[in-house]
Amino acid sequence: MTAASGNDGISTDELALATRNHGMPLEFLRHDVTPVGAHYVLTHYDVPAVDTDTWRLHVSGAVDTPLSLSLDDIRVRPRLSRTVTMECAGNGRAFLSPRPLSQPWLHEAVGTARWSGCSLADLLAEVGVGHGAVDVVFEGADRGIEGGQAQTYARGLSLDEAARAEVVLADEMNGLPLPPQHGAPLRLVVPGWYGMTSVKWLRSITVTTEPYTGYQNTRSYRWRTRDDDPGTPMSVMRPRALMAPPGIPGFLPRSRFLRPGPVLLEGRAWSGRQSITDVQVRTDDEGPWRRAELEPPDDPYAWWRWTFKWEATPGDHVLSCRATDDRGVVQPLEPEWNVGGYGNHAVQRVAVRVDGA
Ligand SMILES: Nc1nc2c(c(=O)[nH]1)N[C@H]1C(S)=C(S)[C@@H](COP(=O)(O)O)O[C@H]1N2
Ligand SMILES: [Mo]
Repeated sequence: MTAASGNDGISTDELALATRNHGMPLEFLRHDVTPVGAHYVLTHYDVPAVDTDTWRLHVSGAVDTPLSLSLDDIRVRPRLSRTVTMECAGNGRAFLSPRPLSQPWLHEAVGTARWSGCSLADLLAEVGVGHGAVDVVFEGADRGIEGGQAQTYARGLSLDEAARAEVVLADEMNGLPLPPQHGAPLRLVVPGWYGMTSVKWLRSITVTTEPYTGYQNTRSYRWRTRDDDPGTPMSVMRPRALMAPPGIPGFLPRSRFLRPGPVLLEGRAWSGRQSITDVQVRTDDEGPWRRAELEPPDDPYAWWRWTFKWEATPGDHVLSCRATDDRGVVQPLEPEWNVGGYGNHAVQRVAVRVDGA
């Protein structure tokens, strides 16, 4: 038996979320594009039953020509494909103390997929956005109760953000029809933003002339230091680098073992809409930070690959990596606590034992 540490007291309710909403095992950081089944999944309520044959997308509100579209209507439009790294705003939550009660992510709530469909900007141009429009509201088909409120999952996005050229209404993921858990038959993908913005099981798009005040915008996904603080909205992803843990793991605990000698450490780094300018690696907590090699992605919204040659010496080490973006924003060493447990991009630490494994 091993003693529990760090995250003692994970409740059955948190475990019920954690078993439904899986992360991407970190060895998949070796792939440019995450295989569909290994991409993380986060669903607040249940995956809804949607009949693709009768499904329609309703586009209405402050528009000149409201539309009701079938999936075939979406598919005949000019295609748009983007390779996008998406991360849940709650990634890293389980490292916070006290731990906010929600999906207890460690580092794995991330993935990179090739999303294909049609352009939201083109669709908005086609329906003709009316004078005084401010927000675009995206509603899914899934319902649940959250914060004491029965609701349909929905998010509002400013018109400026929604009309950006890279925003996809996606009916395909990695060249395959969108699977149910990722939002079939159609989802929104907003590159650069944390995942909550990319509404799955899309049913309606409504242009509004007043700022949207739904639960997921005004209560959830806000950076708040106290419960009664209105807070500020979470938006684009903060810079983060992650490492594919080297060597072999224990089954339990998950600490790592490897042999002495040359090891290629590798991983990925990303930051909202920014470029990554630097990834640094440290192989001991007291050691120096040293620069990794960086490879830019083909799509500016996908993660950057990094590699670092390490000469592993016998003993115990803690490996860390940290990213800096082109605004000079760097990952902190310690998390910053907040009520919802969002945006924890503190540097990853990977404990390894180098011996004859
Ligand atoms: N309709 C709907 N859309 C949703 C959600 C949801 O629960 N319902 N979860 C959001 C959150 S919090 C995230 S992080 C992403 C996850 O997308 P994925 O499951 O395809 O990885 O979907 C977003 N879109
Ligand atoms: Mo999320």
